Amino acid sequence: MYEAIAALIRADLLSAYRLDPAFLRRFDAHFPRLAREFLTVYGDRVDALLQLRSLAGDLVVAWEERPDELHLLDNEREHDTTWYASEQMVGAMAYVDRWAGDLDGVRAQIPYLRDLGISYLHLMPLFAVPDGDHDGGYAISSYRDVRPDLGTTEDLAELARDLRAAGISLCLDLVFNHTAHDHPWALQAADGVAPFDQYYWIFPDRTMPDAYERTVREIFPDDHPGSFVPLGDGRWAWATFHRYQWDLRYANPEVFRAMAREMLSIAALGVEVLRMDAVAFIWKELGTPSESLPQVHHLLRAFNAICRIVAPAVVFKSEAIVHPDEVATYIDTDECQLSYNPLQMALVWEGLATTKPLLLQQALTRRHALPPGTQWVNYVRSHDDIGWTFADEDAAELGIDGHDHRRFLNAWYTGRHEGSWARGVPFQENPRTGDARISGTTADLLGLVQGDPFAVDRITLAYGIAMLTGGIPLLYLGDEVGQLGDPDDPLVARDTRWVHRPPRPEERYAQAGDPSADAGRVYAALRDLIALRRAWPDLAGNALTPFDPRNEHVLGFTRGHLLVLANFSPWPQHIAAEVMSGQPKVATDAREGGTRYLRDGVELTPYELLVLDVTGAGWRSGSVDE
Ligand code: OTU
Repeated sequence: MYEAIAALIRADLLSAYRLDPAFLRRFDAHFPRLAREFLTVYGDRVDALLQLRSLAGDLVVAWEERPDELHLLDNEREHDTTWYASEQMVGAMAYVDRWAGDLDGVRAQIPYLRDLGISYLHLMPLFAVPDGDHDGGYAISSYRDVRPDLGTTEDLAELARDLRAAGISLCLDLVFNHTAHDHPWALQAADGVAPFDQYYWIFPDRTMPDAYERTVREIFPDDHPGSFVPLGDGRWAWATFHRYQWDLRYANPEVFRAMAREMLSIAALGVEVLRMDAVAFIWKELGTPSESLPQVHHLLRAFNAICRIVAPAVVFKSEAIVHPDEVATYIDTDECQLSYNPLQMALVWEGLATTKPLLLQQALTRRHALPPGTQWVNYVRSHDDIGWTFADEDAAELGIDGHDHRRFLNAWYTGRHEGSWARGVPFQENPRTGDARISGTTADLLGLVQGDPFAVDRITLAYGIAMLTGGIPLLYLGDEVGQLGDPDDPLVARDTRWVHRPPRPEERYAQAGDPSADAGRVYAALRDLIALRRAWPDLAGNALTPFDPRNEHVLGFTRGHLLVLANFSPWPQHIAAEVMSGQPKVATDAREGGTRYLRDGVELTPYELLVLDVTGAGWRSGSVDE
């Protein structure tokens, strides 16, 4: 049926436009799928086919507007569909204003990024925002205009080009669950102007908000209770996050089409990865939690099919910081090719707090594998809070009570627990439920701020795990010089995540080459890890085999020729000889060089991250046949 619908629409398009053969080829390959996803969601509306036909027309227009150089990149990427799985991929992320001032400032940092080995750069949202609060750019007033203090849309396109020329893929957010309350769509919706009056969830009184709130979770309770905000005249608008971020009403297919046009205009700037912000929330349904409903997946797949037709160079990264079962539902080459790995992120912190990476070892064993063609983005921290998104069922198998353990972790990382080296700050602490998440830079949370002797080793270990487990490792820029947080930033009072978003630490960058400074020690360690990641084809892709070190303080896994053993404790650890009996007697230390004798087992120093080339000596110099 969808083939037939696609054929009808194709004939109609051919009568209206002169179409490029490459467009037609991609249309034929992907439009039936787009039709299926779109009609699964909107099929019972009388105007469903008309909407689909209009969408097809939008695609032709977007194709024509897409620059030639990007059409060329599209052709390349069509033949290299897993470019993002290469061991050469190493990501970094930053706020343009805070890390580099403006877009020109980012351009000036390209040599630095190249030298560090970065090949993917996520710039935090940089489009126009309201005056005053804007959630670090996540409240967007126009998807077509760059924030004036950062530069122009042309500057952005030029920066994307320069990055690409330097081998760095640009990632930007698609903030598509909500717009700012002063986006022209929102202003007109509030004024009741058609068609925008159907673009948001605005209700005349509390009846429907009360009904929805019976089953919907509170996300930002510090900002406002529940999910709705008053408009001042008795009406209420759905705002999952801050009061100035209004949720779009995807129940209306025109909203989907409008956002698809914004997506393709962002893609046309030369963006190669779109970070799909707050994916879980885009579909609401009375009587449900309105998170990760089936329609969310259909719509993401529809957006994905649109990119396959118009901009196949673009892939999606899912931002679902939720239960691991739910995270997994977004990961598919037809949906999001990439996904943050919030479970691994949380469990590295968990392992460091407990000194026992047992939950992490379990996660690598049962939750790491992904469908072919998809990859994790492995990170130590992002611009957001750190939340404890492990599965209670998994924890229970290890005798851990999820609820109590989260309380322990929050106490540990806010420095309230005895013996803690962490100096984090709670985020969205909800006294009603006892929930909280954690803010603070990596250096704050791992002890650098108060001069703990193991802080650098912990930072190295945490980033080492991200670099070694697969997918795309992601560096939070500033972390490579051990940047400390700024609890005095005035924005912190309203949102503690600003603690870990301070301005560029010039003095620490100046010390990056100084091995006697903290900054220099962290920098040298992280730089070496990035070089290691890029030197070993074994680290491409996602395939990983867990290795049981039979020591509860040590994490173990292999990636191709490499065996990784990571001591999560501040004490020396021993790996028994019988555990190593399947390994060669001698192995090369891939980080430090030199050899390690494995016959009597392995000694690990506190927090040691040991990476062994277990093919014996010299595989990389070609002495062992592959
Ligand atoms: C995202 O995060 C962004 O990463 C945040 O910076 C934004 O504030 C927010 O959306 C609104 O645009 O709740 O604490 O997966 O964890 O989507 C961060 C669900 C958030 C949420 C996530 C959201």
